[in-house]
Amino acid sequence: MAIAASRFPTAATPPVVMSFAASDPTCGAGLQADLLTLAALGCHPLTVATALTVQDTAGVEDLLPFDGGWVADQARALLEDMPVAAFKLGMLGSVEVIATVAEILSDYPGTPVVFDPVLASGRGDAFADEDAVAAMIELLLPLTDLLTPNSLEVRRLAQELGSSTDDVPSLSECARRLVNAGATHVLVTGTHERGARVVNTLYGSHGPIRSDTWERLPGSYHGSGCTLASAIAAYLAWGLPRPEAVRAGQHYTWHSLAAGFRPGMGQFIPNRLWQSQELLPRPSHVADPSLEVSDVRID
Ligand code: PXL
Repeated sequence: MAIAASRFPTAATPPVVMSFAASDPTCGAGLQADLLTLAALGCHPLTVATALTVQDTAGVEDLLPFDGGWVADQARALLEDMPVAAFKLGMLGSVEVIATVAEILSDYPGTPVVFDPVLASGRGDAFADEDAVAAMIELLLPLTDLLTPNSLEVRRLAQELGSSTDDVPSLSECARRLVNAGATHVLVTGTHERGARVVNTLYGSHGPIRSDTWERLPGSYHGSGCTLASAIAAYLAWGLPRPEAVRAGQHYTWHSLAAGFRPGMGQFIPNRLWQSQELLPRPSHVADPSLEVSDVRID
């Protein structure tokens, strides 16, 4: 049956970005964080679920990983239907899902891949065992344009590539190892380091490319890494050169955190829609004492 064309003129299709990540029903992190960020930055998100979680803003209670076939079926159906301008990888969970995602990505060379190597939640719940870490390095790093580990993650991943007698390597040495293992660029975020300011550094094959420093915000945020990686994927999908996409993604994320809120008893949630606040009703509109009931017409 032919599908009738819309009677309405359609706007140009926004860049489409595919996210592989796990569902976080708080909408602070995971697939929902990616969806909010990508949409806020004018992209159309495709959400391929790798797992479901049971969690609140204080911690993860349970995790239901999907098998590789389910992940592949979700992604392949979408990829056969529409072109994708960038991929974003978040929590993948099992070795099987990592291998599935690697196989899919290898069919789309030239499409940027931003990989947030989620090893644990911000509150310490483990999301990847040793085998998963090894599979990320072996199968995904060679397909990654931009890896976005925090300093804890970069040390954990780099440890896998060093000898067991190593001293604790510097962050730049960790990044060098991951670039040698195949990631084209590595953005190491410094939120977990000490200091009045947060320093994020982008590394490439010749070492550091740019460093950006940000005022350290008080509070603990749920989903800041997901927001950053998705924002950079969005800007890459729009065609920004990589260093500019990295800079713009950090700017967007910092403002999302600064506008963050604490809806429950645990972490703050970034406000990914901070740019559209002027569309919200102001308190004066909601409870305007001068507005008589008779002024309100409901048609
Ligand atoms: O922020 C890392 C992260 C990613 N994905 C999911 C999560 C979390 C942290 O809790 O729940 C689904």
